[in-house]
Amino acid sequence: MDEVRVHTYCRVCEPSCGLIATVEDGALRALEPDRDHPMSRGFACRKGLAGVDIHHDPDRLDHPAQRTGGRLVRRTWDEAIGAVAAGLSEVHRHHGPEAIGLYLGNPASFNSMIGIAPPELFQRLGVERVFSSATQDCSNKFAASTAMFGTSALHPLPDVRHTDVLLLLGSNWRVSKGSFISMPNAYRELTDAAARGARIWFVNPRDTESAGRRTGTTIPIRPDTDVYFLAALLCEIERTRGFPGELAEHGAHLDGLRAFVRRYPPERVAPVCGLDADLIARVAREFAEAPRAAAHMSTGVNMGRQGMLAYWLMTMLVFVTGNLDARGGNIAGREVYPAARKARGDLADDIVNGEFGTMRRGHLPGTLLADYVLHATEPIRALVVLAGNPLLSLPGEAALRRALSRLDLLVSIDLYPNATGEYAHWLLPAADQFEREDVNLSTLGMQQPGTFVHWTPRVSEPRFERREEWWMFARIAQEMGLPSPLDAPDPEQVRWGRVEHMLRAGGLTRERVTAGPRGVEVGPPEPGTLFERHVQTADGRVDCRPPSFDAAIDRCAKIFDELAAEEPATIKLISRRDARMHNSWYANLPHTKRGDRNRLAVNPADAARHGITDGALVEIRSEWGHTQAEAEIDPALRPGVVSMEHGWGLQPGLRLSREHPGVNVNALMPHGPGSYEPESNMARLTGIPVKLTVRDRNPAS
Ligand SMILES: Nc1nc2c(c(=O)[nH]1)N[C@H]1C(S)=C(S)[C@@H](COP(=O)(O)OP(=O)(O)OC[C@H]3O[C@@H](n4cnc5c(=O)[nH]c(N)nc54)[C@H](O)[C@@H]3O)O[C@H]1N2
Ligand SMILES: Nc1nc2c(c(=O)[nH]1)N[C@H]1C(S)=C(S)[C@@H](COP(=O)(O)OP(=O)(O)OC[C@H]3O[C@@H](n4cnc5c(=O)[nH]c(N)nc54)[C@H](O)[C@@H]3O)O[C@H]1N2
Ligand code: SF4
Ligand SMILES: [Mo]
Repeated sequence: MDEVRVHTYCRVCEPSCGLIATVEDGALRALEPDRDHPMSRGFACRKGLAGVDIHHDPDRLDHPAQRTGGRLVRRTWDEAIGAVAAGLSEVHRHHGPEAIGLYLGNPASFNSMIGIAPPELFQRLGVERVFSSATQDCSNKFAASTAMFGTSALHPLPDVRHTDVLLLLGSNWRVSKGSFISMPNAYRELTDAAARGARIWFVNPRDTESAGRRTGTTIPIRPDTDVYFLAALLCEIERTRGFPGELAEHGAHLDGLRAFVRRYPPERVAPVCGLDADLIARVAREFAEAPRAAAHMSTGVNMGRQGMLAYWLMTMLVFVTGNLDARGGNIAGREVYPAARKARGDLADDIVNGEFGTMRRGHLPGTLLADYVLHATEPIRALVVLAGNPLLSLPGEAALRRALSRLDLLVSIDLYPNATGEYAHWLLPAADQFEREDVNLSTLGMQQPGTFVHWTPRVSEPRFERREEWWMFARIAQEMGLPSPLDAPDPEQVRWGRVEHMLRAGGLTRERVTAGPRGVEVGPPEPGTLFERHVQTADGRVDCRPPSFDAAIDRCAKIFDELAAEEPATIKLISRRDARMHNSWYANLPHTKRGDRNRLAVNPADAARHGITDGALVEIRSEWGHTQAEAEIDPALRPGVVSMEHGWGLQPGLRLSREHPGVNVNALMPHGPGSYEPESNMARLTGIPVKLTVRDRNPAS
């Protein structure tokens, strides 16, 4: 028996942990954490290690298939590519590029070739209706950075290793492992920071697994009010210490920022945030007085109604306290290629009037996908879904079902016949991460403790007829009579040329990166480079009160009044992640899936008030939909807040999902016109008002 050990890295989420794969006679057998990896140093989570089970899952999509008469029929690659190309050509010929849409799911970000090949084909066809998971995740950050820094690609990292105070809003690192920061074993970084005396505050309606004696304290904020909390911190700092005059060297429109934050003093926002004004003032003082302080926010704040403004204010908090670009504060990640320069832009130029309302140019709001199919003057008729499961991950399940069944052509390119694939005419089996060569392009510049380029070989040949997406798109282009890298004398050279070009900008070559088993270290983030090298605004300064925020700032005042007038007993539904799931695509792994259903977590006081007992079946109603789930009593939640995970819901092609589908929380989420932040297209997926009614106190009996 021939056994080899291959060094690779995990492409499930941001940290990109080093893994060692054991390969027997060409087949992947086992994965273990790579103890000698310079960044992850032996850390890998159970999701990453379960990659081997996904590789061998008998329910994987292993052959191209066509859905006819409700059945999946196996086809050859030539038949599948030919039919998809013909379908796209026909829609394009009769209805133009508007009739074609593309949806890019989250795993596309961790697959260097997806970022290059499909967009190229769609650009050639003139397709602009591109949707992605970003508008359900983080697009508020792209909009805010464009307005503040003149580039969507600058997101200063919290320097966790050197900070004295860390403010973490809406993120549960112990479970999620972090987002917009690529830092293996983030929880360990928190315990280490606390052990050397750093003070950590978690701003979160739930006292999460990340908080506690070994790390820090939770500030139990009311959902969807972080923007006012942050404004109040700035207001308190401004009125007690002022913003130092020398900030003007690097910051424009500071007066505008002052004027804005003065409207939200701690005593005014305290009741809306559900916090004591004294606590807010104390956090402001600690942050401002600390020698070094850093902040980071993630999906819990992104998914509120004002994620763009919240990210702006969080950045301003760091800036006005002298912590932007300073060791122990928030610093620019070490770049390999000049990403910030390449992503230069001006938010004011991006705001357009679409058929369904104001929006930002770029990836369309995911919450409008169904509308573009069902109600647009020029509807989408053909949709390609690439590494995504929009039926479960997007708000509005019922409308999405109608939309997906209306399409003339739906193509799903995936590891699994997932829930979205139930509506697909064609399902194309993708190679998984171990079946493809790859480079960690998307996390470069977001890494802590340092930037590391890992170029992994393919660990094993693709099983069955699984193929890489790159090849599929190159073949589709050929069949459509378009230029294709497969027609070049050396397709591999064309394929990796762009990546090599990016690396060369950082003085690296493919030879150098692939010389050793584990890639190359580029270096730690560098304090003192942000203003000089990364900021892209016309005058080189950070815009502290961008004019493109005018409308958002008006909305901010209106939403404040609305929240202040809200019935105190209103229950708000928030997001939650579990360590064993990963969005919707770990739904078929018995030992990773948590329990057998998606529960509604309820605080004990709310449970008592509504007569909800542990395990009771509860109907949950929002303005946008309703569903039923079993209750679970969770004292970690602040009163007035319930939570549910996303990613559950029936996936008939997956055995375990058939047995234990769980309910799709997105049946309750806002969708359609008005459902997203107009400057960023970001969806609203947390802080949703809901009504609870007990349906059955003891459903098991
Ligand atoms: N209510 C609510 N909704 C949410 C969220 C929330 O917190 N609450 N979170 C949002 C967030 S942050 C995100 S990122 C989105 C995720 O939204 P999506 O990306 O649409 O959904 P996933 O469940 O991640 O589905 C990814 C699909 O890609 C497939 N896949 C995995 N690897 C590969 C690969 O290498 N190639 C191909 N072709 N396919 C692959 C998987 O099998 C799976 O079917 O969901 C969003 N939706
Ligand atoms: N195990 C696991 N890991 C994952 C994923 C997964 O599904 N499972 N998904 C991956 C993906 S795609 C992403 S984008 C990242 C996301 O990574 P994170 O952003 O860290 O995601 P969560 O762990 O859901 O943490 C969000 C936190 O926000 C809190 N929250 C909810 N509403 C509010 C609010 O209004 N205000 C504040 N301040 N907090 C709020 C919730 O209680 C929760 O603790 O995780 C990635 N890693
Ligand atoms: S933390 Fe993310 S990258 Fe690291 S092993 Fe887990 S899933 Fe993979
Ligand atoms: Mo995400």
